[in-house]
Amino acid sequence: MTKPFPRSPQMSGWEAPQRFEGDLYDLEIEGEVPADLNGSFFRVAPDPQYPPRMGDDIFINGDGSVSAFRIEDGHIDFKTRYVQTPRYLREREARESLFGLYRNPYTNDPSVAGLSNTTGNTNVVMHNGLLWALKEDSLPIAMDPLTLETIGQSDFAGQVRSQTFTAHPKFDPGTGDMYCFGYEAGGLASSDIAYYVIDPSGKVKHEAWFTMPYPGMVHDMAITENYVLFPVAPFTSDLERMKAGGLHWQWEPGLDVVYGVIPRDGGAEDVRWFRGPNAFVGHTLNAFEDRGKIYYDVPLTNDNVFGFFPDAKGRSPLPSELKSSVMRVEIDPRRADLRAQGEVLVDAPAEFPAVDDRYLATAYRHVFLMGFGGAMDLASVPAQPYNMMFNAFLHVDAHNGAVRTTWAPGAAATVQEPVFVPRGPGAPEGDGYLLALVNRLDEVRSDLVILDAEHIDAGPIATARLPFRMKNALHGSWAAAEEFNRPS
Ligand code: V55
Ligand code: FE
Repeated sequence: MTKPFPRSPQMSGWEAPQRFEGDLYDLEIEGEVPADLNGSFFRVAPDPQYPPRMGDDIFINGDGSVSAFRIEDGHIDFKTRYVQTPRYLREREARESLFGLYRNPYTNDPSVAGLSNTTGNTNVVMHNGLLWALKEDSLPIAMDPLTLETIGQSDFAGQVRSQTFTAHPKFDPGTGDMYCFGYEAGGLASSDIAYYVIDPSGKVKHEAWFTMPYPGMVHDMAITENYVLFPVAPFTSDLERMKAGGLHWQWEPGLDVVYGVIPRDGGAEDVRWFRGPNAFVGHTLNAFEDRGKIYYDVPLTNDNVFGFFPDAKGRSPLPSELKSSVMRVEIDPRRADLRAQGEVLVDAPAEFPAVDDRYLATAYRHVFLMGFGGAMDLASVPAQPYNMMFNAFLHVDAHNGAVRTTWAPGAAATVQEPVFVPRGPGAPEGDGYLLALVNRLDEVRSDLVILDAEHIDAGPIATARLPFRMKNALHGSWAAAEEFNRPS
């Protein structure tokens, strides 16, 4: 018998598990869905299938629940399915949780020894005609982009020997090559990074293995014209701690952030580690080169945003002690002292960026972020876990950091990660649409909004009204319909 979930903040209110799969044909739409939009908006949210084995759990350990909004000819059809990971299938069979703490297999039920820990809960991206559900602790899981049926976990026909795979690969806009990596690639709590370039047909074109200065967390990455960058956040993993039933991560206030830089086609001997002050590293906006220097745009926070992974003393900052801004980190590959230098790009907390992916790795101009704006009726907004209080979208000019326009959906609403969709193949950078979910907290219901990216302050061109709430996602992406038809 399935017991009730705990009424903890991460398991109740807006974040109460939904455990739901289904289809909704022809969403109700206010306004006009642009006729030129043809593709799918994919996103994945953690949504635990069974009550946690350890009594309570953290947001980022929930089973991946993937949703697709298929947009064509002005209508939108909705579909949501779990990623059928080995873990999901085994727990479903047992009708209970068998996996314990986040990325600590020593806290799992002995009956699942050796089974992949992955939930596929962090991102969904198209590559080689398939939709890939990603979680940085394991290899990716392939899904059918139209039916959302799970196909299975893949090592790319034996080409990828890393045990892990990032949730934030980057796609070269010219070639479509996927730049990706795994960390803890050689085993749990190891310092190994395995870096890969995989072409659009799934062939590995390049591979390099190297070692981080400490066994840190590498959640995202960046590419520039000539380089790949790996930002290492100051958490450490430790096998002995895990064996003793402890947490995978410990925050390390005494460690620098290190930025690993490798030429795109480089080997282990080419990697260099640049150091910057201790900080929590957020999600890559973009990166580019100018006159030989690398510029990496990323939100940095003065202290540990993941309070559920405290430091050695058990300390975590209060949310009110966190100060976050979007930084431009400058790395000069010729610098002998290997220092990275940061300057403030946007002096405000903002996260979950969306850029025009056709301008990845270039001196881009347009970026859209979740941030704060307008009034917020806190009485109607229940406490939310990590970074889920953002209530507005910001359109930022990356040339100077200026906030060009903002849109806040209302005093009792928060927002989820947006995606940018170009108006068409020839459209200039930033000319297109911003798609995102809005949480109508007072109505316990979500909207999918479509904004004109150049005029987000004008409000949605179209709003698809969902008759239910959609738990906060981590990440997602847009895929044009042509991508579904590519033979794989
Ligand atoms: C992050 C998120 C994760 C994870 C490790 O945002 C790091 C950072 C959503 O899962 O497993
Ligand atoms: Fe992420």
